[in-house]
Amino acid sequence: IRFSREMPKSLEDENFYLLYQPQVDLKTSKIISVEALVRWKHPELGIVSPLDFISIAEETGFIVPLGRWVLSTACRALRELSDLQYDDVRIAINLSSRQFRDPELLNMIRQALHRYRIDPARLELEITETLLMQDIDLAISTLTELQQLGVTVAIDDFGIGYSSFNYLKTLPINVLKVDREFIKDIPDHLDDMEITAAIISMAHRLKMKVVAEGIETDVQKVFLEEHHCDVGQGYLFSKPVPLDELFEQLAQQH
Ligand code: G
Ligand code: G
Ligand code: MN
Ligand code: NA
Repeated sequence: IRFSREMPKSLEDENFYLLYQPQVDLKTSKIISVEALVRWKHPELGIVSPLDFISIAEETGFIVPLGRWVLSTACRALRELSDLQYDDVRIAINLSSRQFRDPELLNMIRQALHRYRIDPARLELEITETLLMQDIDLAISTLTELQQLGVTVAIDDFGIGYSSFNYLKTLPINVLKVDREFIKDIPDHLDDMEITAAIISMAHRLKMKVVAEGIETDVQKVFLEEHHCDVGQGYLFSKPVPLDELFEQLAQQH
């Protein structure tokens, strides 16, 4: 209740900011994209995690203006990356259920891309499978329009929600993000390794790229490389960082 009153004011006061977590091409070890993750600098409580405010923002509808701000901030960052000649780096943003159902979503994305002169393919939208399953017909029509617009669509937290293999053949999806749940116990849990290897192979057969989330150790990275996972994300490579720190990381790899 407190947060629901405070959040709109905080957006005006510019107390929300984005961190960017690098996603690394496992073949070249280069950063090819980043996931934008929102943070709230609360005037009294300090940094608040999205885990503690996204669901409230969903309920109150504040997620819509917040999501618009995330989108436009990410597109501005894409423009800055282009101006620094990092034209091949993409940004992924997370979409929640209410944003996905917002009839203005497509227009909002179109406008942000146009305003900052961004190649649509450089914007990736992360959507959870649970969200897709809520209304499969809406998912089909929205994802089809997004694909026509040229943006990239990723399924976030793949493997832990209520999902169905059926949607994978029906929906235009470009990327599967294997949930950290399957990665964190590699190499101790053989079942997780089998499932991860199977997800990667299935995704490739369906012409999708695979991102593994939450990679923390070299052993996990090597396992994923050996199973031809395309992209890695996790503390082994980098925690989520501010934009200027991302620029430093990019400068160092050239
Ligand atoms: O940043 P962190 O790893 O703490 O993120 C926690 C959760 O918050 C993740 O599930 C992530 O998807 C979600 N999240 C982070 N930023 C955003 C955002 O801008 N919009 C939405 N809808 N969810 C976000
Ligand atoms: O749910 P989603 O995948 O959008 O959110 C990513 C979350 O995972 C963020 O809260 C981010 O800070 C966190 N995260 C990213 N890399 C790692 C990691 O290597 N280990 C752990 N424990 N969490 C991570
Ligand atoms: Mn995500
Ligand atoms: Na995830």
